[in-house]
Amino acid sequence: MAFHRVFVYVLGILLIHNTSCECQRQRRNVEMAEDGDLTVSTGSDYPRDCSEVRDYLMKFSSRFYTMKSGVYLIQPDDALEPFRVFCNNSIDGGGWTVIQRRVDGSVDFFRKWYDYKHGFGFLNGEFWLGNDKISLLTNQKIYEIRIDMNNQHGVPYFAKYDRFRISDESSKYRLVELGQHLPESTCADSFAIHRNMSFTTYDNDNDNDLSGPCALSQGSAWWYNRCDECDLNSRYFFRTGDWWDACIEWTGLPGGNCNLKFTEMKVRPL
Ligand SMILES: [Ca+2]
Ligand SMILES: [Ca+2]
Repeated sequence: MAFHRVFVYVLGILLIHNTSCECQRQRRNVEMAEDGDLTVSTGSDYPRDCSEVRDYLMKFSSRFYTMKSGVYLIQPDDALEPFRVFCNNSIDGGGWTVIQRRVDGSVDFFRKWYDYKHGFGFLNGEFWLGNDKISLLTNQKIYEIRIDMNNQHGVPYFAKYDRFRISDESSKYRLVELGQHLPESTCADSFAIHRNMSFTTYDNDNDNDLSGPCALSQGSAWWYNRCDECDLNSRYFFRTGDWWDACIEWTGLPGGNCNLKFTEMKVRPL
């Protein structure tokens, strides 16, 4: 039996809450496990996203931990309970809440609506955070999105958009806001045709392909149009001879589809 040695660092964080006529001090704790495997927060308040986690760490933590990526509890506005997220503090200023990651193909992403609604996988490995959580997260502030990708030779690319927001389940987690493709991006604007599209899984078809759910032909789930120019939830492989359109895709990257071995989607408030 394996035992994890978990070193917990408790940071007592004092927050000043302004009320209508007085300032009230409230205690907040952020506990960080050194191995990044388990992180909990206690207290009456939680950070609302990883940007707030970063801000608290920068204010109250030592320099070493200030930029540490890992798993934290957050509670967005309107979330009934706090939940765990992976915070990426190692790229582009940090403070990114990660909503999707692929690293090795160990997690099956060809799943039903229910799984995409609630999320699946492992926050330190491959996962989809869950559409309910992504919706709660992106509707509380104005968020940008950064999408990092490495090809099988380790060459990095990224795309960045200055807005990202999805609706709730009643309107099929529609991609209601996808902003400008920022010029600093190193890959094409292949997310554009998915703007305003609803989410589709193989058991819940909301796309523009009349022949069936794109999720079925793509082995995935995404904001399909008819069908895709990008799809980071598709099959994880890069064997030559596989069907070009049914594996992890970002149109325009050198080497074509099936050439990506790492993806990470993450959001941060502007
Ligand atoms: Ca369809
Ligand atoms: Ca595809």
